[in-house]
Amino acid sequence: MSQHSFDLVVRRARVVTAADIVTCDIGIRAGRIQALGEALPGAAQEIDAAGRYVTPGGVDAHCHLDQPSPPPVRMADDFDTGTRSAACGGTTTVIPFAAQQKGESLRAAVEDYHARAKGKAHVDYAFHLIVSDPTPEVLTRELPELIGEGYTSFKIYMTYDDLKLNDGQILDVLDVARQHGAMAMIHAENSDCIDWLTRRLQAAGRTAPRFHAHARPMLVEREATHRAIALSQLVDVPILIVHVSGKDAVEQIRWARGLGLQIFAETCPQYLFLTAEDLGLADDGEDSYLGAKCVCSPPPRDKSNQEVIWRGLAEGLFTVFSSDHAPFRFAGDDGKHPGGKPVDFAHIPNGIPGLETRMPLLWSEGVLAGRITPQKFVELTATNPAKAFGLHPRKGTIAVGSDADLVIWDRREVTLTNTMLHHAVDYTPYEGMHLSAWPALTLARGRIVWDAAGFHPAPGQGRFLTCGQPTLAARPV
Ligand code: DUC
Ligand code: ZN
Ligand code: ZN
Repeated sequence: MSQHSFDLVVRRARVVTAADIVTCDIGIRAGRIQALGEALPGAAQEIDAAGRYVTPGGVDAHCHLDQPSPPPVRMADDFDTGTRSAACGGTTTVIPFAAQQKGESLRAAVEDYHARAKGKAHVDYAFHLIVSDPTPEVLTRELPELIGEGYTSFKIYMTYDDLKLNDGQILDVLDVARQHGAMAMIHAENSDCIDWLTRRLQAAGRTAPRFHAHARPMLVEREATHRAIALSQLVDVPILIVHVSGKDAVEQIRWARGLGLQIFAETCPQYLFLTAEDLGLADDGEDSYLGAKCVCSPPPRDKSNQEVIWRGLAEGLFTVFSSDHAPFRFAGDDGKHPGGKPVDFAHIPNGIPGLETRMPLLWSEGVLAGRITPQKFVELTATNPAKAFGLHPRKGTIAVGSDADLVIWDRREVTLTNTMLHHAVDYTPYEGMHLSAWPALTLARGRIVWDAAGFHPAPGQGRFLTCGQPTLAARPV
């Protein structure tokens, strides 16, 4: 028996939760928070956090790791490099996607994904499902069974040929979510409109990366968002609309909320810090393939839309702030240059890296710049994602009994460069940005995974988490 009450005490922390900021000590034992109080007794290890904010470790509820892609394309990050990068950026729980291929069982997708994660993760992880083939077997047996086993959320795509569902299929899947208390995440873009615009752009020879944004204007997101809301209303089930990019979709969500519908919304750093110009033009005015680095869907919009997204974060329109980390290398032949050469915008793998930068970007430019409160930051990056996916209060807060997942923040000037990041991607879309903060230390279940000495690897220490029922939506108790 140890002579100490705690394994570790974090002293004089300015503890931020979604509700409060209080200064106290945090006593940790066996990976969990055992006490919050003043002048807690001594511990084997002590960290002085005087004057520094301490937030819950981030829960990144939308990131793609080692998700199979059609060859030659391959994601750069697996559960090792992805969770390493997460830890160094203050994220201690990730929820990537076990993606069903059409013709494959959901169970097979889950088993394959466990094999990909096994022994690699440095922080805890859960799985969402991606339902791309809702056969009667999937709807009546597999999905209900998997929900019961702790896979309580799934993503539905309204676009991408290999993933998209039609409206009838979406209704079927939402009905399962309603019956079994699961959370459906919806990627809302109108597939036919995108295809039609893409064909016209290609026919006109407009194939550079920047035309990705022309093929996916805000109205295709607006229409699909409206339709997703209608489908959710018809089934009477809450949904989470993911990666909302700008004003048009925001208006639809505001309207739905005004009707009293339980429509939740997620946004991501790319809609605050990038614009369609980043897909774009080189200094000499020529189309540049460098824009492929920022090709993601929906595409980034413009400055005025960035302001709409900031306002939505501050006002509570958005429930969750995720990275949508989808890691593809720029160089080589398996990422943004599939087969080793520049390709037409429609064939550029969609997605950008962001697991490590999500928390520092929002803390620096949101909290320290006075756009959102520290409590709102915690709500968006940790508490709400944990609630939305049935992980709260084990994850997403600082409370007695919760896992000791913490971030201590440093206020310091940082120029963001890819060399300081820990993912396996060869670029960051935020290269050269000036930030005023970075995590000084990350604790994952009481273990230091990131501090001034750098990253402390713990492959296999990250545990798989089964998820309970989402607790965001009101229901009778
Ligand atoms: N869009 C998605 O829907 N998923 C991965 C990345 C992206 O850009
Ligand atoms: Zn998506
Ligand atoms: Zn995604």
